[in-house]
Formats: sequence, C-alpha cells, structure tokens
Amino acid sequence: MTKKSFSFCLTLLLALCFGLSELAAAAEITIGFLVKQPEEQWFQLEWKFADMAGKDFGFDVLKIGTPDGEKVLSAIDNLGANGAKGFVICTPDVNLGPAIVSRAQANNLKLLAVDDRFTGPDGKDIESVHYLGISARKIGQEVGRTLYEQAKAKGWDIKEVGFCAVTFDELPTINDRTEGAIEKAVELGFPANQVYRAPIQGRMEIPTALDAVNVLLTQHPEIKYWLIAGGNDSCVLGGVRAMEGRGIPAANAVGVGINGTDCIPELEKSNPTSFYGSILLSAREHGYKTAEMLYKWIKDGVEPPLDSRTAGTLITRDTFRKILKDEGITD
Ligand code: FCA
Repeated sequence: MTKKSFSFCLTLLLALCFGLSELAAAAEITIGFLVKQPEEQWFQLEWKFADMAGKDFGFDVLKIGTPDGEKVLSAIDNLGANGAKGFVICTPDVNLGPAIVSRAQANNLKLLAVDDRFTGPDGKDIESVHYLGISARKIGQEVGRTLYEQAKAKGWDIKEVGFCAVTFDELPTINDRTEGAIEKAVELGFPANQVYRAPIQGRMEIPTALDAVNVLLTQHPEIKYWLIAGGNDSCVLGGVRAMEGRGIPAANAVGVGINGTDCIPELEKSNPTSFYGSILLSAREHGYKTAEMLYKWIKDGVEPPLDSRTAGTLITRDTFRKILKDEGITD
C-alpha cells in the first residue's frame, strides 16, 4: 500500500468511526413533549411534527398529555428519572410557570415553552423562559378583518349585527387574539357598543364555549345577525353550535376560528354552516421547530431565541383542502 492510499484508508476509517459514534450519541437523546389538551387536533399535530424532527435528527420524543399541574410536575420528574435531557411544554395553566421552571432545574432538564407563555407571580410574562408562540394580536386582527368584510359582503345592515367574542382572559395569548379581533372590526367601522363578550368558564372546549354563547344569546334575542370570534377553532365552533341551537339560520352568522386544524370536519360538511373559515397556524413550526431547537440546544449548546412568533393564513371552505395538503396536515 502506498503512503497516499494508506492515509486515505485511515481517513476513511476515522470518518466512519466518527460518523457512527455521532449517530449513537444522537440516538441517546430523549426529549419530552408535554401538552395541555392532547385530545385537540392541534396538539396531536404538534406531536406528529415533533416526531418527524426526532426521525430526521435521530432523537426520541416522549409525548405526554398533562391536563393539570399535578400531571405536569410528575411528568417532569419521570423525564428526569428516565434520562431525558429536556422538554417542550404547552402548560395547562400559565401560572404554573415558576413551579415548572424550578422542577425542570431540579431535574437538570432544558425547557422550551410552546403556545402558552409562562406568567410570573407579578402577572407578567416570564421572559427568561425560551418561548415559541403565535403573533396573537395580529392573527386576531385578521379574524376581525375577515368577519367585518364578510358582514359587508353579505350586505347586512350593520345596525342589526352583533359581534360575539368568545373570550378566555386567563390565557394571555387567547386574550390578545380576541381583543385583536374586536379592535380590528371596530377600527374598520363596526360599532363598539355592538360587541358582546361571552367568557368561557373552565377549559376551552366546544361545550364550554357553547354554554358561554348561550348565555349571551339569552340576553340578546333582538340581534338578527352575528359575527363570531374566539381564541381558537373550538371556541368559535361552540358559538356556531349555540346559534344553531337557537334556530339562527346558518346564513345569518359568520364564524372565523384560529388553528385551522380543529375545524376540518366542519369545513368538509356538505351543507355549509356559519363557520366560514379559520386562521391556520403552523403546527409544523410549533412541533417540528421547537423539538429541533431543543435538541440542538442539548446536543450542540445552540441556545434558541428567547421569543419566536409564527404567523397564520386564512383558510375557507374553498381553499382549505389545498392549503392543508401543502402544509402536510392532511394527505
Ligand atoms: C393555545 C390554544 C391552542 C392553540 C395554541 C397555538 O394553546 O389553546 O388551541 O391555538 O394556543
């Protein structure tokens, strides 16, 4: 063997060994992905995309549904005990933030908050915790604009229209969305004194939203047409169902959701309901990107940005099939 080919073989051997050990090390990393409402399609999709990142980069993702504080804290301890190196979390309650931070530290786990940002004891965002969420106010404004434009397009007399905002103020990202929707509709000319808030009691789900809107409809039987905004698809779907229950014709109401992932069966219905469309958020960014950022932080020490925000796109009955397919949400 010549000197040249010997050194080539040596380089090849080293590269192989290095490559293999890299792979072995990668497979050893496990992260957790904790979500507050695993039954929601949005969170199922975050998990799906986090798994995809795991496959692409070679790490494991433990997917854990954590609907309350107790489950969150025990999941963190379990992750620590099982050798995980970090976790992504959408907390069931933003006020658990400080407890989650200290439990993560005790278990030596890196932490990234997704969707719902932690709130500190002073009621302010905990800005030291890395976070990826949506541009909530801007996305809410898109809802407000779409609703107002729909009322105009339908030729409704604005005096006869009520704006129903299904609210959930304990969660800042949701409050920003509904207030953004109201703000934009009013800015475009919708009368502020025809805006009505229907606060949800309990968790944000279709039945709780339905109850909240039922209360509002009892108080305002005089209103002929309705615009419906809410923090996510479930909130708006609850409003749509409440209106139907009262015998309000589908043509007399317009609802626009947020997420775009929890309204697919609604948009697929052959008879259009008053659910007009939704602002589709990027479940891929929220699932894949967060998992990837956490992994690179653990493996290479690349710290993620403290605050990343994602945008949204309007989907309607006419456009949702293609857009959801392009986004990898549906096949
Ligand atoms: C919150 C909502 C979810 C989704 C997410 C981006 O967590 O509860 O439905 O909208 O923000």
